[in-house]
Amino acid sequence: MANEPKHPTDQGQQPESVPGQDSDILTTSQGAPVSDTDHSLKTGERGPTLLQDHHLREKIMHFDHERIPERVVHARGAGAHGFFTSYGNAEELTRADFLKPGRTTRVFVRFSTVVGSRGSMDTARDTRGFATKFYTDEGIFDLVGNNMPVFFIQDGIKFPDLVHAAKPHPDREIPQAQSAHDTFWDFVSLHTPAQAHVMWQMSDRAIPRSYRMMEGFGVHTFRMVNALGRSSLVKFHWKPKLGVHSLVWEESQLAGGADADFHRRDLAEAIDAGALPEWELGVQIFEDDGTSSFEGIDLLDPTKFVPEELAPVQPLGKMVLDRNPENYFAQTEQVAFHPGHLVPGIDITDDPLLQARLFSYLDTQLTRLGGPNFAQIPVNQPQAPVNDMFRDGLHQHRVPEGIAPYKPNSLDGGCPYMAQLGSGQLPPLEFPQPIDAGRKERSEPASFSDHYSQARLFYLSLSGVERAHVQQSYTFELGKCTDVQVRQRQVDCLANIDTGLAAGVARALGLPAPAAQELGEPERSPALSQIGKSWPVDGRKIGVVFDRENHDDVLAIRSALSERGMAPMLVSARGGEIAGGVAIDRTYLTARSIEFDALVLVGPLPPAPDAEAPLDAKAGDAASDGDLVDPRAGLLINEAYRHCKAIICLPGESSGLLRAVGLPDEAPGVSVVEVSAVADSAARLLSTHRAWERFPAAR
Ligand code: HDD
Repeated sequence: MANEPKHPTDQGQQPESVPGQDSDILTTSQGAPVSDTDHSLKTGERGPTLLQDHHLREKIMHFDHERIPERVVHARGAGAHGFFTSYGNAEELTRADFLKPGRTTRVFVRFSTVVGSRGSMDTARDTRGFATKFYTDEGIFDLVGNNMPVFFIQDGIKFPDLVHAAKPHPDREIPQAQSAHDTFWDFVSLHTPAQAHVMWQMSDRAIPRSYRMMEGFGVHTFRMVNALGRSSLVKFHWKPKLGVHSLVWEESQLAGGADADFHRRDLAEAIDAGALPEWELGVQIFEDDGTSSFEGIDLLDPTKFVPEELAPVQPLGKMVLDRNPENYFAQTEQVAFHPGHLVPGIDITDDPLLQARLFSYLDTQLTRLGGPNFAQIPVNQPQAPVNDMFRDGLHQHRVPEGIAPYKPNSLDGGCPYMAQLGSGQLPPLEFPQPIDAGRKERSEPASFSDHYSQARLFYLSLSGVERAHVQQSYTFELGKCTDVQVRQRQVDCLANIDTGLAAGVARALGLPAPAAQELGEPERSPALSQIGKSWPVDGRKIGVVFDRENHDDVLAIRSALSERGMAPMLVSARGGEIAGGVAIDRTYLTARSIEFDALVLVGPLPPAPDAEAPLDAKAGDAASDGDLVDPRAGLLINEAYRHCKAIICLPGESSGLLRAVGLPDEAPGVSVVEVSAVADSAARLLSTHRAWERFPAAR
């Protein structure tokens, strides 16, 4: 069965791939037919197994070697295929072909958490990786970024120290996928360049609602070179169409247990449902005047970002993810990114973190993917023709022709020839940048010594609710440190960022407040706050909670929500179908509030099951006066309320439900509307993500 192109951008452009599983009958890996894979070959029914059973030995041998080493960081991830369409407005900036007018380029994206191992939970408080592989006509371009624009360290030589501190403690391997432990805080409170990134990590950005609702950043300053050879410095940004939204901390913890696959499920389901995730790629542009500095910000310091108010993001094109991976291992696990996979027109700078990355990503694939030929794995294959003159090695799939893989040669007619580049055109990584020929030294520029002002800028740019979340995160994380000196040292660091924040965290931890420091004038970048804007609601999940009697209303609400691009899920006491063969998606047993962005209550709901009876024994009977609502439905509604989610009730019995579960029926984000107005109300309330006015800090 040949691999059919599945997307318009694949037409004739699918990279050469090894065949899939292409026989209709089961075979050995040598292609011989297998007629029984359930019984090993034995001497008689009960006899010993025969060594000659090749199928048994081959099957077990292959199984024994199915696992490969997980990534040392970013081990847990989820991927998707898609395409990037250029707006064609970057010609002054870069000669990169895929950014020319009318170009559409296939992409593969992998999102990840950093610290947890491959089986950890999606919703851990952590930085998220956002790595994009562009299969351009000029070779692979990998944009290997994160969902935060700054990094922990300024020099790649510190990366092993950082990762050793962030990973679980080496003695007991606890805790998994978390920064709330002594070694992490020990390191970041001593190595204070990390403080700016840690501030982002303690903010809502570290617990995204969805991969679809994250920004992405190239972090480093890159270089773009146009057809005339003119260089500009740029910082890459991905802007999600749905806006930037986060979970609240309790949701993130609940999801860790109730649905460890929360983000990968959300991504896959949205693509399946046609709510295709979309981002705009843009760049902040800086003149390459030789200083690598902009408005006093050192552009080579990866712990610094440039506020958008100072350098607006110029859009370059749009990325849409439209296809889930066909196979997790073959694609999401084996994809190999590298910040040095660049195309002509995009180049690097001297950022010392980026320079070390250029070594690390090639090197790690040798261990992870088992040899130097990983570029031949289908998901890694460039779409551009390849002739690298590399030969042999483990897992070699190419069958190169010719006898002279060396240069110069005459026996292969001098092939391959060197690329003939026009004037000003250079291969990536070869921009003739003037180098300041200093002397060899291990040192850093004075401009790298400011470790706090941008943490302060970020913190002060957040709304009151977001700042309260930051304070709670520091308190939670440091509360999990057993070493009091580590806690105190980190609180002392906070005093260099904001006096109130330091005092609040110290008070909550029962530590002395650090002495107030002289802090600079407050600066703000309003673009950094997630709150106060409104966004499209495509693919947002709405739990429609109902008793089995109200089918007409439920069906009308369900189709109105779907028509508006939201994803309704029916939740009732028992599973099965309602009128028209529509399936109930969740029961009170399988539903948890974290799955829904909003609830629609179509009351009345069943009463509490009899304490003596099995949980759902009476669940089909509608609640009457004096009965309590089933506690599982009560929990669902209470959690949604506590997490500031929209709750929509129909007039009459359903609005009485809120009182029945101990909640007010008049509050921000709670609306009581007729069936015909439910979808409008949901879209309006959800466009701001949550009713933040209900959050305690906002009251
Ligand atoms: Fe890294 C993986 C992003 C600094 C060494 N990194 C990795 C991935 C992302 C990033 C998104 C996962 C790629 C995938 O999905 O396969 N890394 C970053 C960013 C950094 C950064 C945005 C700073 C701006 N990384 C960094 C440094 C080093 C590494 C300084 C080492 C000197 N990173 C690696 C690695 C990984 C990796 C060990 C693990 C698996 C892999 O590369 O393929 O080589």
